[in-house]
Amino acid sequence: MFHLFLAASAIWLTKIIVGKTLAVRSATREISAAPSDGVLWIHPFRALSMACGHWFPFPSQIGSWDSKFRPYVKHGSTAVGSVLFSRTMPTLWLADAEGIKTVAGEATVFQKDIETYKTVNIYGENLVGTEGAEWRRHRRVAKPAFNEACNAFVWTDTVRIVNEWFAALDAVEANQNKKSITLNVLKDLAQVTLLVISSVGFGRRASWQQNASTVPPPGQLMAFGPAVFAAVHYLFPKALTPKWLSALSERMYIPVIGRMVRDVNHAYEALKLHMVELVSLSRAWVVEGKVSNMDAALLRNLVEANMEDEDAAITSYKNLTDDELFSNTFLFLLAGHETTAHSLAFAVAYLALYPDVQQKIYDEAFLLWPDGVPKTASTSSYGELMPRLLYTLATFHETIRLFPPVIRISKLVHADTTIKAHRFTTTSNGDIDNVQDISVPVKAGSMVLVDIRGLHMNPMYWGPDAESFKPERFIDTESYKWPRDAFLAFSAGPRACIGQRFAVTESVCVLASLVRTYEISVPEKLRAKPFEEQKRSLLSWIPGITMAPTNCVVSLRRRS
Ligand code: HEM
Ligand SMILES: *[C@@H]1O[C@H](CO)[C@@H](O)[C@H](O)[C@H]1NC(C)=O
Ligand SMILES: CC(=O)N[C@H]1CO[C@H](CO)[C@@H](O)[C@@H]1O
Repeated sequence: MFHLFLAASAIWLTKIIVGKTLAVRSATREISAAPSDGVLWIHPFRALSMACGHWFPFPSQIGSWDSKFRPYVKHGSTAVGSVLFSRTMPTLWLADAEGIKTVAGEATVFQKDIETYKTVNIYGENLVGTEGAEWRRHRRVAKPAFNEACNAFVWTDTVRIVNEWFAALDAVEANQNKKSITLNVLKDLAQVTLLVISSVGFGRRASWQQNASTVPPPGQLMAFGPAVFAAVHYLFPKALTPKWLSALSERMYIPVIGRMVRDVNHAYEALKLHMVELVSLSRAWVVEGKVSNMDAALLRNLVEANMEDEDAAITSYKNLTDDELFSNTFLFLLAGHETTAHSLAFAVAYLALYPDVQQKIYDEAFLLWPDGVPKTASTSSYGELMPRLLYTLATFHETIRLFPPVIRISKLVHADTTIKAHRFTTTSNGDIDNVQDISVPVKAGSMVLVDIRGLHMNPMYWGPDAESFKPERFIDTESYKWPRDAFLAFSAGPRACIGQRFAVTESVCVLASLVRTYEISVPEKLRAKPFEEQKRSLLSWIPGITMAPTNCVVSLRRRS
């Protein structure tokens, strides 16, 4: 009897293994026009890939968070195939500007893999995690807020907030003695960027000092800043906690995880209360017909869409449910500060490591502000000053070329099509040679991974020194135009970042002001170390919702 059972199990197992092997083989054949890197054991666009991204897959393999352009060199192709094991799904990796342009541009054939974005759908559906007609409705509502008037506000608010930040830095005792202070800038930068999006997007004009209090204001569970940071911090636990567990832990004592689940829920409830407050203030403006006085255009658009009546919605297609209103509010608070803070922290680390680059930003900023950064800026400052901070802008672009917060985007293929890419050989000095066009047929049901960081390190567009930090490569000259299509930090096509100009304006303003006011350097304890080690330390990062810097510790010394 037992033998029979064993034999049956063996046959069953063999059938599964053989079946899977054949399926993987046939999936591999489906994209055989691109060289294959084999099986993908982990879905490259799910939470697990973020959790173990540092160790597995290995850096020379496709799917690693740190593979850069290596796998493409290994296979001599800007398109590399693989098969996702769990779904036996043919998966094409792309680090090719031409191919990616097609994928990003043809939004009906290549649709977002929205499953992943459920993580950020805590309160409901939103702009980042929807597709097709649903997505267009969300985008139509939010888009008009991201205009030049908004950028001008971003500039003036950033000036106000960095001034408050600098005052807090100067209040630190060491700085008063004209010594330098050493700190990890990430937390402060997250504070700056959160204050800017809260103010410009949502009309919440809190000061730096107001943050200093963690005491919840009347009617609230937590102070605003801590509530947002806690919600971001708990994003994965929140997404992974089943609703029943969440409900149960409120009712009874569950050892260890009960406490954690309650903390997570507390943060999200606290944030919801703040959002309710923002929304009801804004509703009152709309009801009283005073919207023209309200400069938080993003919140106003979201709230007006939520109040749109059914008849009007038939023609305007601009309506949002309550859940969608809160979900978008949360999304913008999150997307509007996290990526920018991470990018800025990497940029500050680079400035400490490359004093010559810092000097050029200083020179540029000194021309604008010979007497130091002004305490306030008028709404015309943005238009006047942004075009004069070209080197600062180039430095920011170069930072997010090397450390794009979003390193890859996955798209599901909805119709059979072909994608252009290139075969090549690599010379001993890292130059690309013998480039040949190829066309890779992909079938509906396959997945394409837009490998942003891979593209950013492709020597075909960026030269053999693609991995080095050189802001100059983002400055056009008479004989050189930087390769626009090979820069994808904000994605491209209809699903490109809605906040690109917002982020760039804010970042350029922060970097120029910071460098004009402080000299940034490598911290004392790293100064005697070799350059490579300083770099490894300051630029270390971990995979997360976005690529997250872990050790941006620098010294700041006030310039006289
Ligand atoms: C350096 C800063 C930033 C970077 C590198 C960045 C990057 C990106 C990327 C790559 C995407 C496409 C994501 C995907 O396809 O899944 C995206 C989308 C988006 N970003 Fe940003 N972003 C930044 C700042 C911002 C800011 C400041 C805001 C808001 C104020 C924002 C709001 C959004 C939204 C709402 C989307 C979804 C757009 C849509 O699907 O229609 N981002 N961003
Ligand atoms: C938006 O309005 C249209 C037209 O009235 C309606 O069909 C649709 O269900 C509404 N959607 C939401 C989310 O309210
Ligand atoms: C960036 C910053 O200063 N954040 C502060 C906000 O307030 C809390 C509570 O005092 C501080 O711990 C943070 O450092």
